[in-house]
Amino acid sequence: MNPRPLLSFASIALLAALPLPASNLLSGNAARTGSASYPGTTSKAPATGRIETGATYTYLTGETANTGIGNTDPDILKMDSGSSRLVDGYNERVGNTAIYSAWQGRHGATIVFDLKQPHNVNRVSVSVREDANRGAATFQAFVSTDGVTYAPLGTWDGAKTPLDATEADPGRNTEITIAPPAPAAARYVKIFLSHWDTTHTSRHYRQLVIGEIAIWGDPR
Ligand SMILES: [Ca+2]
Repeated sequence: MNPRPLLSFASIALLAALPLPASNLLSGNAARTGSASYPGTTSKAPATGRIETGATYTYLTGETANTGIGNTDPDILKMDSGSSRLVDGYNERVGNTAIYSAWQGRHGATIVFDLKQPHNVNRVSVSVREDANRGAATFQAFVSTDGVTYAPLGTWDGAKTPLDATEADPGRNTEITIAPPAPAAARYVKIFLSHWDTTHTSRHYRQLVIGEIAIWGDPR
């Protein structure tokens, strides 16, 4: 007798097709007209709501390459000294709206968003350049209500979504998303991205290029 599979192919396909939960933009990205302005939109249309949290973000530093969470590449710090390019509303490289790590710098980036009040966070999405030399090896997110103690929100599974082809720089960036099974209470969201990770040898790149970060959720 054949063992009964835990999930049929049909149910696996159904799970894969489930839409991301509708929610509100919490990260204060600048409003842009047109489609797909923010990574992680559920419909590629600007119909999703937004909550004006007054969110800000900062980078964590520790200038040693390959030491994991807590580092940010010095070139990224120079490019985004005003902490604005990750929320300027442009996913893509439109003028100078993305941030670039050093070539083979391997520090990655650790970014902490402060949503000013606790919210129920259900999705964190990032747009990254994806080509032969550029990409993301690791993407992890953590949540905290006090900015001191963090709990894991999730780890990106490697799935990428091409951005809308109508954007100014079509096909150059892709979206990567962490969507936990249940919303998590968070005032602070810590995000770690790296283009080099020894546990993901199939994803080794020379440079990390981040276009935009968007955090989604609901009032708490
Ligand atoms: Ca941007």
